[in-house]
Amino acid sequence: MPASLCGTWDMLSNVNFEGYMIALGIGLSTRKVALRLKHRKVIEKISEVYVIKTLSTFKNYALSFRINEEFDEYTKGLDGRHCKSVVTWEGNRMVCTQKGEKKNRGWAHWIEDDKLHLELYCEGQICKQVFKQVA
Ligand code: ECB
Repeated sequence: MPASLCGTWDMLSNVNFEGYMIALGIGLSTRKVALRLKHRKVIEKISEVYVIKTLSTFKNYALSFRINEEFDEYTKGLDGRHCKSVVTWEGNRMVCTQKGEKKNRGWAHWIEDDKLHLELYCEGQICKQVFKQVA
């Protein structure tokens, strides 16, 4: 049984977010603002549906999905692309593949030392984020 990712988590570190945003084609002025943000993750599981909210003072993004069921993802307010996404468990890692225009795109969440870890990847760039639990 994977460790629960559910809860409210605040960003502690954000390595190579710049490289990830460049890979997604985000322009310089948006990147400058986005780089300064501290993200908050709110992860809930309601029956069989996971909801992951990424909150910041600049933009918010919400995703809901069922494990192992492909869905249409529209990265509204982010890079604004459409993906065929699917989230699976690989051991204790929650892994999402985002099939679309960008190659090798996806993310993985896991818990390590009571912290929530996230890797965001796109076309060879890897952004590594760590969050601490707040609630
Ligand atoms: C929503 C807070 C970040 C806002 C950044 C604003 C502009 C940058 C535009 C595009 C950058 C691409 C992605 C933003 C990075 C994080 C937001 C959500 C990343 C994500 O896919 O999280 C997953 C895993 O937790 C759930 O959607």
